Amino acid sequence: MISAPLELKIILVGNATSGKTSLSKVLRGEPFNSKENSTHGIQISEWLLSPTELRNILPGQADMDLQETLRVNIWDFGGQEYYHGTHQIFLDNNAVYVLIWDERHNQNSTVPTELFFDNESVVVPQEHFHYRYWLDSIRHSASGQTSGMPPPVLLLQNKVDLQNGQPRFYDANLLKRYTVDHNSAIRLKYARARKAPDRRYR
Ligand SMILES: Nc1nc2c(ncn2[C@@H]2O[C@H](COP(=O)(O)OP(=O)(O)O)[C@@H](O)[C@H]2O)c(=O)[nH]1
Ligand SMILES: [Mg+2]
Repeated sequence: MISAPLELKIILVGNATSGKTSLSKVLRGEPFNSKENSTHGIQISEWLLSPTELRNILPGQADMDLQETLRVNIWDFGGQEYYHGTHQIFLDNNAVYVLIWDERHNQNSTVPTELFFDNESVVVPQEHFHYRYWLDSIRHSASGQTSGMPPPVLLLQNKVDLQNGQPRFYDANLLKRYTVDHNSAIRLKYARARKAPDRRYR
């Protein structure tokens, strides 16, 4: 009998420069780049987790009967996709969504924004949205109407190091309305120090 491989699709969603590519890299053990190049198109990266690694990052699951490697496909969209709406066709029900936002650009506005191309800084007008827009967009494209269950969404506040390390917490009703599972904050200093994953993300 051939058993299906353990596989999971993570879709990173959020404003340009919110930190999607940085998160994808840090999860996969790649170093943080303070001049991360702006993403073109869609980048799909493979994050392989051995049974031991899985046990380590799933608190309280140490005795889980895990024997297979988990293949996580991380879908990371470049900024242009949002304007043209092309990402919509890739948003499906069979995925875990991670919505990344940062305080500075958490509003519907077009503002000069620093991007990096080949490590060169370029400031260009960039359209940003409040995280409510992204929640609507996810729930519109992946409502769970066909599968019966809306896909999980994790709401992750990034760049808290620029807010004196203070994450902001949310309106519980809003989270309930959009069936958001967790609120989290990435702490860059942990990512930089490459501490254990459960300390890096909370
Ligand atoms: N200070 C700070 N900068 C960050 C953090 N995460 C990402 N960055 C930087 O913000 C810029 C945009 O990040 P990037 O991952 O390319 O965002 P993306 O457009 O959503 O993929 C890059 O220069 C990153 O180095 C963070 O937590 N803190
Ligand atoms: Mg990117």
